Amino acid sequence: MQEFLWLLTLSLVALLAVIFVAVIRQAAMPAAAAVPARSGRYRQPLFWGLIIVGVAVTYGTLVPWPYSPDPRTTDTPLRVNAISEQWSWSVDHTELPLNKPIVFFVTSRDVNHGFGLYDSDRRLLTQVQAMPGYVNKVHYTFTKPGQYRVLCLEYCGLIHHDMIAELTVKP
Ligand SMILES: [Cu+2]
Repeated sequence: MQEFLWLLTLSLVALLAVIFVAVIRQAAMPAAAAVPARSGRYRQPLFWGLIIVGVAVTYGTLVPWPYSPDPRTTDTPLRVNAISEQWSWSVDHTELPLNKPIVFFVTSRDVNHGFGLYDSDRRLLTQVQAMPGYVNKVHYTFTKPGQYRVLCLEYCGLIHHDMIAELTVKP
């Protein structure tokens, strides 16, 4: 899926580059030649069409929102505290239940870190910033048993790469 999205992103960036080059070339022409009268009438429907598609895509890809409870569940989430410091995580529950909503309360004792939750295939599942003086929450429900890892997603110094917490999800 991530490879497909990467190729899709590359294709869309290439398409945007082609459009930019076309616009730059048109900018060099006299105004009357650059915008034929017949294409002017598509402008407004195209503009509103893109707005509608943009809102729909944004809504479809951001819901459920990981920073508030999943509206599809009424289950009380399990609270897990994750505290970061240079260069380790302390997580108060490292054995986590399957199919139960979990809310990670994430903070930092020193500098900014990034709480990144990864599965055993090193796929990023969810993430939130770990900041001193703030507690940020991120909601997640594990649907597969196995080993998971919390890695730091914000470069925080010399041993940043070693900030790893192991989590186990049991059926
Ligand atoms: Cu770090």
